Amino acid sequence: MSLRPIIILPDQRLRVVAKPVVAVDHGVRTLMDDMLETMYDAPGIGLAATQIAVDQRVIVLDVAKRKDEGSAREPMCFANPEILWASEELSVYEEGCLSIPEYYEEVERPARVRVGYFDREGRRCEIEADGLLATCLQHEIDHLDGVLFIDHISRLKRERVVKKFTKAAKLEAPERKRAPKPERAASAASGGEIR
Ligand code: K1U
Ligand code: ZN
Repeated sequence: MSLRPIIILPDQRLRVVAKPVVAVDHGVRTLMDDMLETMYDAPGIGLAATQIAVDQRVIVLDVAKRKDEGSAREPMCFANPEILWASEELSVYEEGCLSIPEYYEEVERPARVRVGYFDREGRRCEIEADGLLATCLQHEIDHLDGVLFIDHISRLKRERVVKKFTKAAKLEAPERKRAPKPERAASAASGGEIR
């Protein structure tokens, strides 16, 4: 298993609509295992493949309450999850996102959902969820459609957070944005190798 880097707003790969999994094979199971390790390490209670820049409809969750690190984990893996039914009743949760670190906001969503999916063994399953599990499932399925929880809040708040993260990204990676140094440009123009 290995940790995968989580991409951060405003990375445009967060806006990609992920492709369906064709078969839950060894590669997909390895992806699920890597995603669980990455989620626990973050730490978080959910992760979508989109957040590690993998274009596959896969999500993982663990919303089990843990009093301490010794308590049992309850990992859940979903391939091609889809919302089959959503309640008219709504509920509000304060959501966070590993791709928008340290930003939390209340979001209103259906209180209960029924989700169809394929499990780690490739079996077709259905789950009915409420509470945090329902919220988390909707948040992660949104990721697979290129939707972020900030798309469910006011435009003013969304623009403010996007601006903040865009500024931070520019400050963090000024090197990549700068024009190439003259000697490198000259070397490249003459067909020279760039190291
Ligand atoms: O998809 C993600 O970015 C993960 C996200 C899931 C989520 C959280 C809250 C509501 C809906 C969906 C997170 O896990 S954010 C981190 C978080 O909530 C958390 C972290 C450590 C312990 C408990 C919660
Ligand atoms: Zn998220």
